Amino acid sequence: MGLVILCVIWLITLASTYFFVAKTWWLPAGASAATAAIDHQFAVTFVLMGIIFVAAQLGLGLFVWRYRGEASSTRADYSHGNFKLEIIWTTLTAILFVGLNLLGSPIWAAERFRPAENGATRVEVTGMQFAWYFRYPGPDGKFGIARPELEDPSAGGEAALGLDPADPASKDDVVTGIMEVPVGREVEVILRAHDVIHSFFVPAMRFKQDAVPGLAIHMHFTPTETGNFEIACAELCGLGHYKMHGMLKVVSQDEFDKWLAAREAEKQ
Ligand SMILES: [Cu+2]
Repeated sequence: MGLVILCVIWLITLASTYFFVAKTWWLPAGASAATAAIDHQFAVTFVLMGIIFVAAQLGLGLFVWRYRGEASSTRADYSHGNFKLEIIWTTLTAILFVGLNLLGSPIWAAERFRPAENGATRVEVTGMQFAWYFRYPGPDGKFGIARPELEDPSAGGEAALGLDPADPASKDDVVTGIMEVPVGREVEVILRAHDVIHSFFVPAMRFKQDAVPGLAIHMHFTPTETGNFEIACAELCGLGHYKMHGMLKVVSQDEFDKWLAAREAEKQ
């Protein structure tokens, strides 16, 4: 019986490890400037944790077999454990976790704590049950005032965001259902949520951040390739969560300018 359990444990361990090594279900190809650093950090974490996982599971299987019950076995007795070993593995685990955190924190902080570059494309991203809305400040570079009492999610677009038509700065604001940005330029995202917490996730940009009601969270990323990339909500936000996806279109600067001008024209 001990041998059977050993085989089952080893089989599960090796089979699940295979899918990670073979990258059966993996991240989509990265298309932002932060991809290399984030993927490297991801790989370092995975390899270190993978080695520990495999070693621990192989050891578990071995011990199950080695100390299996037999007619001739002596009775099990209570053990207080090994204080020295416990100190060693707790210290090693702490070093590993703190080390990985220190290694990853500059990458994490770079998207958040450094303000966006001058000339970044500014897009206000608002999550609400169950859609994403994207607002561009227009030629004046200013986002108009949005008032909670004017919000009407069922109306969609500007009305959903509660844009105040009396505010001159809101006159040229453009609200869209897809996010379009120029390639090779930093995108400043101003993240908001109306109702519950959502999470703005663009896997190809290696970009993920919660949108929290009452907060305007500033972050940035730089798309390096043109194309259409999926946006998902990565926070279970209600019954319609599954359909809360959107599209990020990364296009040339020229194409972007034309697209935005066309949206402006539609508004007038
Ligand atoms: Cu959501």
